[in-house]
Amino acid sequence: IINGVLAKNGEYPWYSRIMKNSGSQWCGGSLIAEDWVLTAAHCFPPGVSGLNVFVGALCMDSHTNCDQKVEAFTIRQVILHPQYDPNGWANDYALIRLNGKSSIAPVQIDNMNLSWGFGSRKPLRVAGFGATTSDGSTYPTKLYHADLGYVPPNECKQMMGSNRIQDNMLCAIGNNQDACYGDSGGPLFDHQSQRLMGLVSWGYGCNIGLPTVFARIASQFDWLRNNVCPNTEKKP
Ligand code: 4AZ
Repeated sequence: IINGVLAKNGEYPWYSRIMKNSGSQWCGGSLIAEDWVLTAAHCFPPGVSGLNVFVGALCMDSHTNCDQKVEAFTIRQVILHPQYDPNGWANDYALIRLNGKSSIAPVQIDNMNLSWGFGSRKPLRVAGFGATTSDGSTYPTKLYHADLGYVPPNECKQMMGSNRIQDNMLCAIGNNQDACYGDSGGPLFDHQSQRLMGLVSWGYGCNIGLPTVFARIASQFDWLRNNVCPNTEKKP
């Protein structure tokens, strides 16, 4: 996160940090059920291994005045969205099944596009442990967030290229704040509705006056439900 603000205790209790065994930052994610974390599909290129998930990540080092619970998990299973396109990054969604159940309350997901009408500049927040400098040379030890404004699809197509912006993408831009390398998969959160709206997906560099593109959550409610709730799904 570039030019962000430190996240506070309890603000993102479900924020899930995905790290390499080596201790380096890999991606972000969000706990959406007791053993499921939602993240970006491009966080799982072929052959990747040695990843661990820290649900509730906030106080990862000598963080003062920090008492948020963190739970560490290995990965039991990864489900990539069946329409994920590893070239253009359409449908950049992945579900991680944790090797165990979290006791932390999951985030609620946006299931109706209710909070971001066309033309709105609704404030949205992106959180992560990604790079704090646009050259990607510096990584934080604490969770940061940035305030972004929603950019309608037509405007985003003009800025990013009409062939790159697909239906299941959502764009947001900051005023000198942005998501950056390592924030991928992390949450775009609407503090007003307290719902998860998007997953950090891609952009051209960081903080250069162009939007960050997110995988839009609302359109995937059925896919999420069908994979996360196979038992409830049997009921009418
Ligand atoms: C990344 O690699 C990444 N500012 C996230 C967002 C942007 C660029 C890269 C766009 O996680």
